[in-house]
This record gives sequence, C-alpha cells and structure tokens, in this order.
Amino acid sequence: MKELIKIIDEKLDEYLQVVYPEDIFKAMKYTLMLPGKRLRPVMCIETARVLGCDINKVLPAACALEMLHVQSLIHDDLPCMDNDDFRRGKPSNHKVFGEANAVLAGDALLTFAPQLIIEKSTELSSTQILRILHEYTKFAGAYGLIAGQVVDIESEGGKLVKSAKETLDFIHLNKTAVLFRLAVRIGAIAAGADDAVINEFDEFAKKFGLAFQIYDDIMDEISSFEELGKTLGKDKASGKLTYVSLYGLEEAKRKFNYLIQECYDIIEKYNSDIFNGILDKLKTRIMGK
Ligand code: GRG
Repeated sequence: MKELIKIIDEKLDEYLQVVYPEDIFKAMKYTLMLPGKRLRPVMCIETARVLGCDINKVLPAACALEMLHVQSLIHDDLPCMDNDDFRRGKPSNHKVFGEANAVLAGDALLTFAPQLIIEKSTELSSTQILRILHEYTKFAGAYGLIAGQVVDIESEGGKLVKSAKETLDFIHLNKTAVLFRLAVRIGAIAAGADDAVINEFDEFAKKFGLAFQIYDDIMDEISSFEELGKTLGKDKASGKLTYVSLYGLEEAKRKFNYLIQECYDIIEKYNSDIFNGILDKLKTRIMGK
C-alpha cells in the first residue's frame, strides 16, 4: 500500500504542473499534495490489478479521481458549505488562498481531471475512455456527489423530505460511497471486466462507502485533531444528522461492523492484501483487535 501511495503521489505531482497563472495551480496543488489516505486511487488501481490489468493503464484515471475528491474537499470546507478551517492537518484551501481562488481551484481540478483521463490514458481504448468519462460526469454531478451535498445542506436546515434514515443513507450513498463506486468501476472498466463483475465491485463499494461514513462519524466523536487533521465535534455541535446522532454510538458501531464483514465476504475471492488491509485498519480502529 505504501509503495502504491508513493507512485500515486509522484504521478499527481507530475501530472499537475505549475504554469502561468501560477496562483491557481498552486492553490490546486496545495490540498492535492497534502497527505491524504489516497483511498480512492488505491481502490481503483487495486480493482484493476486483481482483474488482471497492468496498473499503468489506469494510473491517469486513478489520479483524476483523487483530483475530483480533493475538489469536493476544497468546496466542502468553504464558509458557504461546511466552513472548516483545517483539512489534512493544515489550513483549508480558502484560508491560504482566499475564497475566490479556492472556488476556482476546485473548479479547475474538476475540469482538469477528465482532461487528464483523455490526454494520458494512452493504453485504454477510446470506448473505455468514453465509458469512464460517462461514469465520471454522472457520479460527480447532480446524479451523485452534488445530490448528496444538496440533501446534506437541506437536512441541516431541518428540511427532511424522506425519513431521517432514508435521508442519511441517501446523503452518504451520494456524498461518500459514490466516489468509491466510481473508483472500483473505473478500475474494472480499465480491466475490461463484464457487467457482472463491475456490479459485484459496485456492491462492495456501496457497502464500503456507508461503512466508511459511519467510521468517519464515529471518529468525529472519539478521535483527535492530530489523528484526523480536521476540526472535530462540529457535527455534534451543529446538531447535524449523522449515524451516531441517529443510532447512538453502539448501534453505529454494530452497523459499521456488519457492513465491513459484508465487504470482506464480497472481496474474499480476490485475495487482495490491499483491500483486506484497508478493511482491517478501519475495523481495528473502531472495534479494537
Ligand atoms: C462535484 C461540483 C462538485 C461539487 C461537490 C462539496 C461537494 C459537492 C461534496 C462534498 C463531498 C464530501 C466532502 C464528502 C465527504 C466524504 C468524506 C468522508 C471525505 C473524507 O475522505 P478521506 O477520509 O479524506 O478519505 P482524505 O483526506 O484522507 O483523502
């Protein structure tokens, strides 16, 4: 996993060159190059690898995914959204570059990502590239990430069109699971997998995404700034709908554990140290040894 993250970091640095006008490229690169877990590119590459694909084929698309993820983090931290001063252990993008440049840096990452896929995925067929771009635009937009964020904001204002449980699942299937789904789907498409295999990984990523969000909600209660690199306890203070506020800590842990076990079961046949390692790490942090 460490070696893979090193490759991803080097590629991100290489793909995003700072040119004139330097301020925007510096703002894009600032949050991108801070030490994130790189889970989405890692899961994209590992899906491709276990399905028999050379990882070099999928590296540009995997890095594009991290750019999309970072765009969502930069925008999520803005005062008009979650208003967070810290991200990845450092001041948020708008705190360093100002709000206008943070909005533009997010927009620029969102548009550079598909440009990168088109320009650098030289070992994928045009059909594969088209399919990846279709998935990217669908999952990043109002049918995915943006839908999750909108319902999250609405629910904070007390607007609940569906039940609290349905609303919470909708938010996190769209805000969190969607990028893990996109990651494994792109990896599987690059490997030339059929729809049955793509759907199997998709199911894994949905469950993983929900488990990851429950993990995130629990960590907001039990962790520290040093471990997470962001402000803690904001959700609780603002009365936000979370898995912990809705179900309580113990039931949230039970749900997390159940989903993680389902993830182990789906992925078992691929014998992947990387997938198993990610699941082990999350599980140990929440449930103990
Ligand atoms: C696509 C135009 C467009 C807008 C996006 C702002 C927004 C709309 C969505 C917010 C999505 C968001 C921030 C979801 C939170 C998901 C989550 C749990 C993030 C933390 O992921 P980690 O822990 O972070 O993997 P690192 O820093 O390790 O990469």
